[in-house]
Amino acid sequence: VNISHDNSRVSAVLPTGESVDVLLFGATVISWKDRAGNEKLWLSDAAKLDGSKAVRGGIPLVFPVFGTAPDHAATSSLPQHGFARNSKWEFLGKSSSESSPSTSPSDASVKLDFGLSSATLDEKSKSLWPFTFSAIYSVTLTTEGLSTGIVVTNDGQEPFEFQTLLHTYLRIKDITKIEVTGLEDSEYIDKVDGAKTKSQSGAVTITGETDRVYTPAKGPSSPVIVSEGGSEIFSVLRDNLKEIVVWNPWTEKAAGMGDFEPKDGFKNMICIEAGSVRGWTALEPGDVFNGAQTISY
Ligand code: TA6
Repeated sequence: VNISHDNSRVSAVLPTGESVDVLLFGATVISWKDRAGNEKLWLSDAAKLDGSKAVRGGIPLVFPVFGTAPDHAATSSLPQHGFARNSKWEFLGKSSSESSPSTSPSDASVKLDFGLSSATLDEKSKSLWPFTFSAIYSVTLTTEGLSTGIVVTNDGQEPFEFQTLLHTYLRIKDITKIEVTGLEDSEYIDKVDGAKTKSQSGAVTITGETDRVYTPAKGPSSPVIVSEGGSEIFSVLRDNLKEIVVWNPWTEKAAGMGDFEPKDGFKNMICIEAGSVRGWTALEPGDVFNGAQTISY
């Protein structure tokens, strides 16, 4: 496993060729390629990678609030989706499996760990959310796929509550040929229709702006499958993340985002976002939360 890192990003390549690139800014995965070099994530051509704003694409990390929560005093003054995706994370190191003699190259994997805590958080964010916490975000690349997960610890004397979500932009060829399955009969909040609560019947298809928070009816360990033209291209498994958000901005919202390029790029992406975003996860002093996703292809 080849690891390289400068002060802005960490890259890893497996012996079989798969690769991942992670910006220290936001601990944002900005590239994930299969062994043939096919990019699996969508990244806007106008995405800011200089830390001036959250990355438009890849896997932005949402914490400690999803969206904005005007009626939640502790997080109501935070920016949309919280501070994690706008913060400088530290590279804590890597561990790779190929070091053990028993693994063949096709079993290689590498785990990259990133850290953010109240000790490293910028003063402004700390003033807006004054809790003592530490977070470790792990990105694990294998020959089968990519896992990303966050461990949050309450290091303080006060309980706090949070939301977290992995805002994954999956790269696809044609949004009109996409079907998302595994969400059948699930309740969802439709954010493009007055946040009404609805129930999903059949596969999810995308025919316009789509912004839905699903609570999968099949339970927490059921995969969400993205198929294109009838064949499966991604499977998303959750670990301790209760919801799945399905988002596509479509024409108008894409036009309205200055960092969304090309403007018809919405045809080549679908956000399948594993998170715990309905209600709040409470951490008592000393408590630890662990939530993760595994995307395979
Ligand atoms: O995940 C869906 C969503 O909450 C949408 O409502 C939209 O706001 C999207 O996130 C992107 O948010 P951003 O702050 O990255 O522009």
